[in-house]
Amino acid sequence: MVLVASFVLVVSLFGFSAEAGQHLSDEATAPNIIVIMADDLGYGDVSCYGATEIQTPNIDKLAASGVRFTSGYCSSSTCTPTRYSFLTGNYAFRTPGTGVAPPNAPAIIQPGTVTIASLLQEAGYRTAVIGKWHLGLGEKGPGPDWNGDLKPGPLEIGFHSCFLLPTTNDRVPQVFVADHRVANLDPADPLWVGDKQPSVDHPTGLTNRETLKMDWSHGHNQTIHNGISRIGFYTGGHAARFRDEDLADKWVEKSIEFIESNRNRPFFLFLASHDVHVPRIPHERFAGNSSLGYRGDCILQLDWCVGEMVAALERLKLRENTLIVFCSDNGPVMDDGYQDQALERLGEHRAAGPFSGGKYSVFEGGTRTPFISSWPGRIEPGISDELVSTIDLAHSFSVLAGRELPENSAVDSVNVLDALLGKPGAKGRDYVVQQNNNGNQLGLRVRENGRDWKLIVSPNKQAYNLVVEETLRGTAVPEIQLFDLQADLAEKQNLAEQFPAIVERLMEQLQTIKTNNRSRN
Ligand code: NG6
Ligand code: CA
Repeated sequence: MVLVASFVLVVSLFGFSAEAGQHLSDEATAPNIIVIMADDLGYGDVSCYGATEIQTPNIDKLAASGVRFTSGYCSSSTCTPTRYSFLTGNYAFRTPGTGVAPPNAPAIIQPGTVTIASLLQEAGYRTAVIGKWHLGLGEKGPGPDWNGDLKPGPLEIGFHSCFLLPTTNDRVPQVFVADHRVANLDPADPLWVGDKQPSVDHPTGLTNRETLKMDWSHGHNQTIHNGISRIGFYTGGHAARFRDEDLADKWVEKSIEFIESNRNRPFFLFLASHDVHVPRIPHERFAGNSSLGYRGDCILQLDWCVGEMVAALERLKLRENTLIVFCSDNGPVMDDGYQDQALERLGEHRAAGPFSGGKYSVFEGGTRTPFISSWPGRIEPGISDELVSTIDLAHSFSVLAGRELPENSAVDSVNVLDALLGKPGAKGRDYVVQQNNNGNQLGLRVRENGRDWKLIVSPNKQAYNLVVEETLRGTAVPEIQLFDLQADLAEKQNLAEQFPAIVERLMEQLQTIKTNNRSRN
């Protein structure tokens, strides 16, 4: 009896490694995986990463239960390319058309592409994406068929189910997509989405500005829904439209539903929060609760979501069998198009922590973000300065599920599983590549012989959102910059002229990564 019990224990502790390279045969040993990806959340936005003006007890608790990475990255400083790379394991700069997607964008990731979801699906997981998609839906050419089948989409690249905001909530339309259909769509009131004003009397943020409950500051002055004007135009689909205030609640509800219905088999959930992207409209129960205005209130809402997910896992007795990774899709921004007082209410808060740059930037603040992995009983709690990136999760989870990556897929995804699991002495990456929205600006952070060099190549000699605490604007920068990150975390002192040989070597390394069309072994 004792022998049997200890055998079971050994199998359940080491089951996944013993099965490396094969299909998971004993599903009981496969951990569930949840990735909670925040939106526009900066390194300094949560209290476990140093925020003092706001408290995030649930995210802090998650960090205290696992590994809190101080060099955790997303691969791009905007949403669409980070999500593209997270799912495919390929750098977005290799594929044109992976920048921020407009309202009517067709599917960016083609059916048949190997993704983190398809890898886990093949390994026996039930897979779902719930939340912000922003990777396009529908065929190239016609684009999304809002009143018909919205495919291809997540279900064609490895997800069993989805419950989505199609783009991002400052873009139309404000409807949920459940699997292939707009949820609650009344066929008698078809949904039309376009980039031209449908009629002269169609209310917009320009024509009916006085009716807005949150005014715009730049762009975002087209169709009005829920008192907020957006990017793009739409009509119809009224029964399907949601209130901004209810997004977070809905996704928590749907996530818990998914977990409950898959409690007896391994599942992978990509929970893509909209917090703290604009328009920042928290539920009424969070409004006014922070000293930082709407942006801070949305951070509290995000923290609540994390707490709800953990509580649901605990209630279902799944917490010890679930790996949670918490991350962000890009760094912070203050005024991203709405007058929500993010700047005015900032006080001492430093959303990018000690770093320069934020969203849109390849300075550290654009991509170095909160990054936490937690799996109670399996991950020894601690803090790690190993380099890990959202692009690595495809490879790492694949190994965790006992699958080898097909040779020509996830070509930039490095296996950092041991670092994610906080194993003593485990190494992360040797370097990270950081890109801006369309990849015409690149950063390369290289860790070697105890040094941390950072190269930035900006062919257009412009950096955006360099100082997050100011109005979003372009700043002139030299084409080539080199920083010593250990001495100069804020990337203030350009050493390119002082160390030409290092610049040359890092330029070559970057060039090789580009021309080889792959960067992993
Ligand atoms: C920009 C939008 C910004 C935001 C961003 C995408 C304007 C003026 N700015 O073009 O508000 O929507 O795209 O953000 O329209 S992301 O986090 O989804 O990448
Ligand atoms: Ca984002």
